Amino acid sequence: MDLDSLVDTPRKQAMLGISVAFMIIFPAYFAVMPMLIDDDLMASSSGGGPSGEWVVRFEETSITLQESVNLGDGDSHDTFFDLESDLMIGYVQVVVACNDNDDLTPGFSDAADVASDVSGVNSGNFSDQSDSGLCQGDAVTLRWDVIPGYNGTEYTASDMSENEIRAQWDDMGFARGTWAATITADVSSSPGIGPLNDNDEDYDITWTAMTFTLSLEPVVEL
Ligand SMILES: [Ca+2]
Ligand SMILES: [Ca+2]
Repeated sequence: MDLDSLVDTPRKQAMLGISVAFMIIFPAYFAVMPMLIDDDLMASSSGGGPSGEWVVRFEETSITLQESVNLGDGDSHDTFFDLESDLMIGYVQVVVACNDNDDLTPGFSDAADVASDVSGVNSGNFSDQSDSGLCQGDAVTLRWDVIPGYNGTEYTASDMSENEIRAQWDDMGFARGTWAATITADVSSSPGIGPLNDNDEDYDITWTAMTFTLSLEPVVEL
């Protein structure tokens, strides 16, 4: 193909002219463009210093362990939750649920006493918790925030850099190790009914560690 065949019609001449124009215009466009973009936006998109707004989202994945146990009055059960994750961990919780429905007469609801043991958690400074509750659904919930204020709700951050936001939602590698709790049954039965009376309770134990990856999207004002 020679030059003559490229420009042997008015249409081809016009196309060639447009092509040459773009070859000149595009480099000029990209040379000038950064100067037209707001300085703050450039700083934030590079992960650096002060910046504008970000939509912050938490893409959550829960790690759970469930077990059920039947206990008589005063019996105890130890439950263990071995936790490892490469993702950030927002919180760890254990829920003990029970539903006392085997009383012959109403008014004698069983209960759960739950006490944690965080001595097997290798990292972070967590305190033990304990609580009691009646067997009418979720009797006891013990929860530890690994990252203070974590709730997984999307929000818009203002005047923060990407690095600052990521630092805010960094779990520091905490909460790995073995979480444990002891469930003690408090079975209550109406007096004087005999051997058919309520003498046990089923307890459902659910451990949850909420892990997440952070999604940051700059808010670009057009
Ligand atoms: Ca009962
Ligand atoms: Ca019962």
